[in-house]
Amino acid sequence: MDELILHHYDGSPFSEKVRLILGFKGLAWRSVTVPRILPKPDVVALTGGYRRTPFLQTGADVWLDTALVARVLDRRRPEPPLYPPSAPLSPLLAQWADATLFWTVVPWVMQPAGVAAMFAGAPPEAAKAFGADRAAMTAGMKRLSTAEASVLLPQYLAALDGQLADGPGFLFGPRPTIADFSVAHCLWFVQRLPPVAHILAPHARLGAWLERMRALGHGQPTPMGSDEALAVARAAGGRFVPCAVAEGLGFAAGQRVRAAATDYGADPIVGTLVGLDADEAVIEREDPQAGTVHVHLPRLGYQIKPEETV
Ligand SMILES: N[C@@H](CCC(=O)N[C@@H](CS)C(=O)NCC(=O)O)C(=O)O
Repeated sequence: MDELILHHYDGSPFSEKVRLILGFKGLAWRSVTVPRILPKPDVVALTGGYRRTPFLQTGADVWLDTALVARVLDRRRPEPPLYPPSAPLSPLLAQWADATLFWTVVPWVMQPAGVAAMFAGAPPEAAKAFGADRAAMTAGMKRLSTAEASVLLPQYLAALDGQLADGPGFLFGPRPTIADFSVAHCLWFVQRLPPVAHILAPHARLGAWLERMRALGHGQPTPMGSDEALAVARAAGGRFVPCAVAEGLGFAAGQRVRAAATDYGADPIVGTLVGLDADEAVIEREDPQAGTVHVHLPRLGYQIKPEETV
């Protein structure tokens, strides 16, 4: 079975979501550190344009977005399950956390004291370059102010704390589900920066739960260079995880398509459609460095169009 290669960086909350899932599942993985800001030539060689963090690689298959990466890891090691039938709403809470809680936490964390803590010890240009990169990535997106976040976040934290009232378990019972990982990465982002972490203090159950989540660890990572990851893709030589384009979904196998995220970081991926169902699309593309790769993306949060449509 191909090794799991996670492309990520230490301070990335969505990467922490996947690292904790790898810990929960007790999986071994290869760890490729990607740049925090553009340019990201080795990332784009694999993804075809997608610049967000993290993404997963197995051989010449590249899996975008943590919603899809989580499903791939759950298929790789089904026990313990991320989507137990006993918690049918947990994927919906996960969606809320990834889309709404995260974008409430960001303005809270990125207030001046948070930025100062995040870039402590780095040259002043680092914070400036980061700000400019993220402003370009989210251009056109309506973002909350710090003042708005400071009103909403305590309400969200109180609701999550209340959900834990039954005892020292997780959001939907005695074991973590996908919802716990999506909420945990947002609160981890707050907790690691002391000048903004005080907002968590009134919520003792939530604090204890976050410690239980952190205790899951990160599995067994081994470092890998991005050049080695590109070589793994090339060496796969056209061997891919099987996929097919289902009928009745408006697209045909072999059709040229363009796909992009609908929220932010919407750099398009262009190639040939080789897989499509209700959950996932697969685009085949050629790259001089990576060879032929299959880029997998979730349907949720992404739009696929014929290539000629702009
Ligand atoms: N929906 C995406 C969101 C990923 C995301 O926004 N990641 C942040 C880092 S935590 C990002 O991509 N920032 C810009 C970058 O790393 O280039 C997912 O679940 O993977």
